[in-house]
Amino acid sequence: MGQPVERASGNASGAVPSGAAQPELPPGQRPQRGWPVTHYGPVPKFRPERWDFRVFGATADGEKRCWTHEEFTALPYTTVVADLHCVTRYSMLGAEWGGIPARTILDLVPPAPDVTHVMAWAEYGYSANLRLSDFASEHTLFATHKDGELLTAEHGFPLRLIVPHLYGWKGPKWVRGVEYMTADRRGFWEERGYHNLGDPWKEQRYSYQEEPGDGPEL
Ligand SMILES: Nc1nc2c(c(=O)[nH]1)N[C@H]1C(S)=C(S)[C@@H](COP(=O)(O)O)O[C@H]1N2
Ligand SMILES: [Mo]
Repeated sequence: MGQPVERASGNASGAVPSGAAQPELPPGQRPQRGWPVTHYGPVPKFRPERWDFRVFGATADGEKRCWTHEEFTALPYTTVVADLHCVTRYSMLGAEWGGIPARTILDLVPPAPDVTHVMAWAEYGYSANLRLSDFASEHTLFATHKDGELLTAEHGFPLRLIVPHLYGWKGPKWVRGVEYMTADRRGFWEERGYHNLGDPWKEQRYSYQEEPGDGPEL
């Protein structure tokens, strides 16, 4: 098997007509009409009886925490309006995401004092590493809904992470848990050529752009 590539399907070519009021975009991004589906690999089938959400790794009390789907989706719901910037250069603008703030998870399962990073884990072993500060942002959300509707399977149902201030790959669809880490470690795309930090406003697209201290040795 060769190098994985991000695949967009659906209306990925439909640009927003010029003349429309265009909000400010990160450098090198173009606005996208509609909502393309972009991921590597197959769409997992949701089996509620087998689904759980886990927090593990360096928790403050050393214990893991696990929720059923029913328990997790009963946590307090909030909304965040945020764009989704794909590193392949389209941005899906103005979505209203609904779900459970990452901060709620940090409150319910405090990390050990020496935790600096987290790994968000999804079905089939997809992962994305985040600085604890990025995860703890008030806008970081475990989303169940977009624009008031449940996510569809291809967009991450039943749960996906949204980290509005980072590129889209930092938000795993079909997310199943979070690992608290006392050192940084690269996730799926960060091991495969994408920037360890992934800030679209700094155009941190590729690992060759990394500066000393941006990430673990490749
Ligand atoms: N599990 C998983 N989540 C993923 C991906 C993936 O390949 N697998 N791709 C990411 C990328 S690169 C982007 S841009 C967004 C796209 O989300 P969308 O398909 O809902 O637009 O999902 C992210 N989440
Ligand atoms: Mo992406």
